[in-house]
Amino acid sequence: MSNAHVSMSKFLSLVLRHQPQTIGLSLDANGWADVDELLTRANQHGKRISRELLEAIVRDNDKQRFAFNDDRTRIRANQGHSVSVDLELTPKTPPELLYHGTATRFVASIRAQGLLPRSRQQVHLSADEATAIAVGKRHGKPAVLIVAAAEMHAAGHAFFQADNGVWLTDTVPPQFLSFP
Ligand code: HQG
Repeated sequence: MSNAHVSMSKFLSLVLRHQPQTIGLSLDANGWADVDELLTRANQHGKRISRELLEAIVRDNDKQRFAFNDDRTRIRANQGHSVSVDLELTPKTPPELLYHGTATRFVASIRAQGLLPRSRQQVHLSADEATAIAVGKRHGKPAVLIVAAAEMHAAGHAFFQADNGVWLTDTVPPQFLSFP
């Protein structure tokens, strides 16, 4: 992704996950925004974005953060919301293990409380350790926790996989976590 794409992707994350109201945009109950409305409002707020640029960002985004609906009139973020939306994901059986990247300074609190979604809607988990390290680095010195996902699932916890591959669950109680 070019720098211009990264910066526009961050703006799209802001309005499609967290603060649509900053440009007067509305998301429906399932997190969808009308593409024409997004383009109009973004441009009104000084973000110069064309339909072609938006298409390129959705297509080339390193984490496939955004998706169009079938007729490409609507767009949403695939995961990561802090606003309350129902992504209508179907529960899915997770692999034996999943990974969560965090910062070492959060580990003591996570040992005590388990993983909580904090400002997001759900806890984000990765299928591989390398991704978890990258996620943890965003917060500081990374620590990777191993989640006994199959065991959690057998104990009745629902798991979901967003359209970009990220695994989601409501909370991870401490007994299902292994610490470094
Ligand atoms: C931590 C990015 C203390 C948790 C990433 C994390 C991901 C606790 C932080 C996606 C805790 C929340 C999500 C507890 C959890 N005590 N700390 N009990 N429970 N935490 O950013 O998972 O680039 O909301 O470990 O790549 O880091 O935006 O979640 O460190 O996929 O597309 O609280 O966001 O994707 O941080 O990241 P975040 P996350 P994008």
